[in-house]
Amino acid sequence: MKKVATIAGSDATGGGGLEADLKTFQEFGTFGLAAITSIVNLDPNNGKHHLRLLPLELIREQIASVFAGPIDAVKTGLLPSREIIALVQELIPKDIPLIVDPVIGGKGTQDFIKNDQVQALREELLPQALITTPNLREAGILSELGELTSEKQMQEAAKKISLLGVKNVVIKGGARFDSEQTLDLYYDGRDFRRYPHPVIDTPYNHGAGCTFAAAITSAIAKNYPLEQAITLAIEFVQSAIAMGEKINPYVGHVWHGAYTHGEKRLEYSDEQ
Ligand code: PXL
Repeated sequence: MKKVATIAGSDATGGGGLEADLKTFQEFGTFGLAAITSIVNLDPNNGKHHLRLLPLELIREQIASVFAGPIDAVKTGLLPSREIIALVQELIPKDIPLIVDPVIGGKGTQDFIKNDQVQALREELLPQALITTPNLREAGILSELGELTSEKQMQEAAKKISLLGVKNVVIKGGARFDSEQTLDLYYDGRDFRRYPHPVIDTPYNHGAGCTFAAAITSAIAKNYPLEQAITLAIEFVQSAIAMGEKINPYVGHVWHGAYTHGEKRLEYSDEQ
């Protein structure tokens, strides 16, 4: 069985972060391992998110545990300090595929990471990555082009991010330009490939970004060609969004089990 690791923050509410990663790895029939960098909690009184960092030594020990045996692909998520980014850069093996999901901020939250941490991501981690999966906003920040409002600007951003040294860039378009159609754009350093798909109209999509990158990570571990890994990840996330659930008064999450268990949904229902 392929072994897939995540180095990420914990989303205590279970939609995004390493919870999304591990659930997704499992659905792909891969074995998931995890090192936690930080924990994002939700205050039940007001829905605000709070970020707490773990001590560097504890992160170091977890990463060492993860790589005590062979790993087929590794994904990074929330890395909320320069020191954590440097540590991850130092400790991950250089001969396995690295998927960097450049988590800068979540919906309805302030940014988890600040400007100098973005620079560390650009300068230290992205040059080592096989693929990075920014959303539209993250792509604007990483490329230093600011707000991206057209496909042409997405292309420019992908090129600028690629110049940082990362071999492949997938910009997740979200539903920003058009309410019915969304575009994910893949750039391999030479050519663009477009992945248009319909927008699923639901507010319950927390965790979609992490799930997308985790799906790509598992597919890469299983030796899917990248173009096919992206298609599969889009289909996986589309199913997860379509079966999203409201989890608390403030947020609804994608359901990571939808793609493989969706047709048997009744078994998972609380009702007879
Ligand atoms: O979806 C971005 C994200 C990544 N990582 C953690 C999160 C979130 C969003 O809330 O909590 C830990």
